[in-house]
Amino acid sequence: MTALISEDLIGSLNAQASAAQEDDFGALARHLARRGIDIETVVTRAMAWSVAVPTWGVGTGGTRFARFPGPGEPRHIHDKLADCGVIQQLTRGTRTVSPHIPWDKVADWNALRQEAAQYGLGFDAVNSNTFQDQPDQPLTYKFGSLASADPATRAQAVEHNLECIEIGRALGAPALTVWIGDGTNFPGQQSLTAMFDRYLAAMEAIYAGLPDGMVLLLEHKMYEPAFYSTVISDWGSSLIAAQALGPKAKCLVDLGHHAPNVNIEQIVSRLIHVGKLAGFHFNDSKYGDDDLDAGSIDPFRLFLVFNELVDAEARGARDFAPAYMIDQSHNVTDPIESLMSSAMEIARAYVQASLVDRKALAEAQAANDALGAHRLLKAAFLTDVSPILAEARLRQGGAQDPITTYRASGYRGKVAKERPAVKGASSGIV
Ligand SMILES: [Mn+2]
Repeated sequence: MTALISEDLIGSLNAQASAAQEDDFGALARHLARRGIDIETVVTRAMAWSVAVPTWGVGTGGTRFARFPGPGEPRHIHDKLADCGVIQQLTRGTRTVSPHIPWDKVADWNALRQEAAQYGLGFDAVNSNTFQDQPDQPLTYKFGSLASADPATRAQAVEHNLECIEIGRALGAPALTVWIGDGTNFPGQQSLTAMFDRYLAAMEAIYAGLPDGMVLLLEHKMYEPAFYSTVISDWGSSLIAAQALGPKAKCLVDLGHHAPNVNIEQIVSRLIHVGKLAGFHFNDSKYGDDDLDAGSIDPFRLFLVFNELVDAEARGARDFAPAYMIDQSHNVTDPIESLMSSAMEIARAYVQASLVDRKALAEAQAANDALGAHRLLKAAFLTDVSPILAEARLRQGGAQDPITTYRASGYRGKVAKERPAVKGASSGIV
């Protein structure tokens, strides 16, 4: 295994923090024991948790107004894998990466798989890209891709997705994620019905190319880049399409792709009910698809989403094995720091949701004790599980404090010398 951050540095910083960690962990163990929870069971769950890092997330993002590049940005997939390797080495909770095609294209996918394995990384869902034109592309996606009015453009978009399936097969990826920017900006610009029909027909051709064991994840998004109508705008359209396509087609929920104030945890519950929830893109938002760091704006909502996910796991909901991924854009932070922070906040919400007393909750609900039921959720949410998260990292060789360790390592300064600044690196809000 290639060590990107000095193991000696990690060891010495962990040693400096060990007395405080033992003290805090012991106190939390006693607190949880009083609530009838064995802390070791929770640590085991925390150690098994993993969320995928998007390869585009390690580059500096931007808005449609500007992009301000940072030092030492990854130049290609090889640099991106190294940055993802740092995140995994320190947090031990990001064992896979989610690549974007063609941004991450290489000649030898098998070699790339081995390169990732050197950092302890595997591959999660492959993302196709028909929302922008590539330099050598014959037909433009200006007016849409899979739902375009032009049959040749649709065929080109289908062909790209079939290629992504082959790449996914070579990388051992479990899924293909399809998000399209197709839609309209003017009422009457296109037939809302015909666009959906064309999308479905194109997706059928992609679905037919799926090997056994690979899932097709449909990502919906309410608006942007099309602002009047988007073909797969909401979970209803996504579910209709997934049901029309067949059992290998499922829905992906991106936390930023909903109308303001929508009850996302209820959408999660509904999709679990029909066995169609198979993917997740974590981020946070204040207004729309802001792609802010997970848990930075509304950690309680993140917890409530995990409350549904952990509940589904606990009751053995059918066809429930979602691919958990981060999808963020980092405009003012070091992307490695933001991704580590988000990975830890997502793990925190998962662990907090694991502390919900589900038997007591069911009893409170049966008795119509509204405040009693709510207090049970709050008791889990308000428990500071930081010592459990740190313990899970430490027992797997990670850092007690990943961000402090990363800053002490000087990694960014080192790669800034090796990586000259590049213009137009592929990243952004997707
Ligand atoms: Mn997304």
